[in-house]
Order: sequence, then structure tokens, then C-alpha cells
Amino acid sequence: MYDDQDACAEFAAKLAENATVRIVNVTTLLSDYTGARYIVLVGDPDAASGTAGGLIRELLQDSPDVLERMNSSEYERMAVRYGLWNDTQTIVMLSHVYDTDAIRVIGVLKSMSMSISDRSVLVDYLNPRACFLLDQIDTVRVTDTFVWAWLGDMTTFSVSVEKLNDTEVQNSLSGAVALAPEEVIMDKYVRIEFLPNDPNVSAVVQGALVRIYYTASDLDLSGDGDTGDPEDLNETWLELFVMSTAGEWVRLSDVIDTTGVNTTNQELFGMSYEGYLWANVSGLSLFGIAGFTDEGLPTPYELYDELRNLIAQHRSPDKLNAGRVNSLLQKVDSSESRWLEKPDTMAATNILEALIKEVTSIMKTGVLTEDEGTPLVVKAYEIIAAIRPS
Ligand SMILES: [Ca+2]
Ligand SMILES: [Ca+2]
Repeated sequence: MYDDQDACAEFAAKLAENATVRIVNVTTLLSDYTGARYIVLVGDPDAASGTAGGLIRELLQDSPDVLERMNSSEYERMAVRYGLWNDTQTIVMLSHVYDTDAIRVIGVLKSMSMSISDRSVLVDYLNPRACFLLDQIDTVRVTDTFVWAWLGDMTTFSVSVEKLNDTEVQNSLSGAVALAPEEVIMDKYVRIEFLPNDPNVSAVVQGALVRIYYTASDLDLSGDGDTGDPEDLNETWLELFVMSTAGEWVRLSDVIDTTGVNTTNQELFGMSYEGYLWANVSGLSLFGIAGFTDEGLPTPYELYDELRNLIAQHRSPDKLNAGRVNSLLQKVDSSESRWLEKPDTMAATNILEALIKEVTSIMKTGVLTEDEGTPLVVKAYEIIAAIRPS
């Protein structure tokens, strides 16, 4: 259905070459055809209510960013929604059309079908392909997840993405060996499954970029509706965990370098996210999230003490002699007092950096091996991070 008859006639004719097309007005669509499997709407989203454009505006009310780009960007003038009036429905919306758009629309309608439920999506890819991209309004809004994956071969397949909470997974991440003491879980898991249509097919996922978005309520462990309480997750420390084929939770950063957290707040498809965890992985699985609360993090006092202990461990005539130990401990003490008294974080940091230099040069002489000296350097950097004003 469309508003501007002339501009759309050619588009509709092209569409009809590839599919059975019924052209109706908004009233008829709403009374008789909301159950249709495929719906195409063409109209200016700024147009009055009761027009196709007005209906597009209503259907994208929850995603104002998409609506805005439909009019401001030629490239993004098309938006697609799945499962709006029924679970398996596809609605293609265009702010305006050119006749070549018919091929693009047929491609969207015929290449995949999507079933949407409350917290999961199932996408069936109907033509053989070697990659897939789940970045649609409805897949992201329902699962808080973005997936881009590439396969070893061309094949047809389905992909299922489910958002789960702790009671819905067989093996909770909480209590897993992979967790550090004091590390606590976010009540959010995402299971991504690749399901080839032919079970004998050798084409499997070769690599994938996964982003799992989190909201303020995901961070709010104290349950008072906001973040930043000592008991809430501190997003800086969030990490992704993955269920191995052996059925054990593995900290992703222990096995790959290509994972991290982006804590920048962002509006995406009408959702307010606090940030996302990302990973470039070699396969898809069940993902879990954990991190520290501010309460669970070691305090700078504790870290300064740990550094003192580490230094004292190497006190011996052939390792760190009394003079060396005193020189290092003096730096720890004066850094701590600068941090406490003023507080002068800059001065405290400079003193720790001098200590790092000193330890590094001791390692160069061979008095401390790399294995012995590195923990001192790492601890000093941990203190620098801990005393940095937030
Ligand atoms: Ca809270
Ligand atoms: Ca944030």
C-alpha cells in the first residue's frame, strides 16, 4: 500500500512480476490484512495519520532513531520490522521508492523469514549463503544482541538467538571455577545457535562478531532501580564468558585477545543501553556476563599492602638487599600518604611510576627474574588504576 500513486506505480508493477501483490488503502489493511505474512508500506513518515506514511510513523514509534534516518538518509530510507501483528510477519517500509527498490524488497521478503517471541528470535535463511548479519530492529530489541557471522561454505540454515536469565540456563555462571573471588554475574545470558538445514553439511561458523548490549537495570544488582550503588555492577570490569563444548564456563579473555566492553551509553532502536560487551570469536555458543561491584573491588589500602608484601617476599642477600627493600617500601609509603592526605593522585601516581622504573631496572640487571619482578609492576599499575578519580 502506498500514498503517492504515480511514484509508486512502477514499483508495484515490478513487485508484481515476482510475487502476487494486492494493493489496498490503510483502512482496508488495518481491517482485513494485518495477519498477512508480508506487508510493504510506502509513504512519507511525516505525512498525516491515516496515510501509509502515518502508519509507518506509528509502527516505528518505539524506534525514533530509525524513523529519523528514513527521511534524512537516502541509503536508510527502508526499514524492516518482524513479528509486529503476528509472530512470523515481515513488514517492509519505505519513505519513498525508485523502481529498482522492488528487487531489494523481494530480496528481503524471500531471503529470510523470522519468528519473534518475547525473548528470542529464530531466523530461517532460505537461500544458500556464506554469512549472516543480525542487526535488525526486532532482533536487537528482543535479544539485546548483534551477530555477524561467516561460514566455511554456502548453505541454507537457521539461527536462533535467545536471551535467558540465570534460572533458565542449565549451568549457572555463578559459582563457576572461571570466576574470580568477589566477581558476580549479571542475570543475563545469550544463546546463539547455528542450525544447518542439512545435518551433513560441513559448513560451520568460522568466525563471528558478537555484541551483547546491557541496560542500567542489568547493572542494578541492589534492585533500587539505578546504578552506581556499591552493590551494583561496575561496567568497567564486565567480562564475557562462554560455555565450552565440554560444558564448562570459560573466561573469553583467557583464550582470546579480541573481547572487551564498550561502556559508552547509546540509544539504539529506541532502547537506552549503558554499553555492550563484544567478542570476535571462532564459534557461537551460550554467553554469560560477570564483573565486579565497587564493593567487591580491592580498595587502594589493600592494594598498597599487597604491594608491600610482594616486595618483602624478595628480601634476601642475593635478591633484594635491605637498602633496595627500603627504597621500594619508602616509595610505597609516600605514594600512599600522598593519595590519602591531599589527596594528590597525580603525585601518588608519579611515585608509583618511579617505583615501576626502579623494579624494571632491577629486572634488567637480573637480580629479579621477569617472573619475580612482573607481579610488582602489575600491582603498581593496579593501584594507579584504583586511585584514579572516576
Ligand atoms: Ca542500584
Ligand atoms: Ca555506560
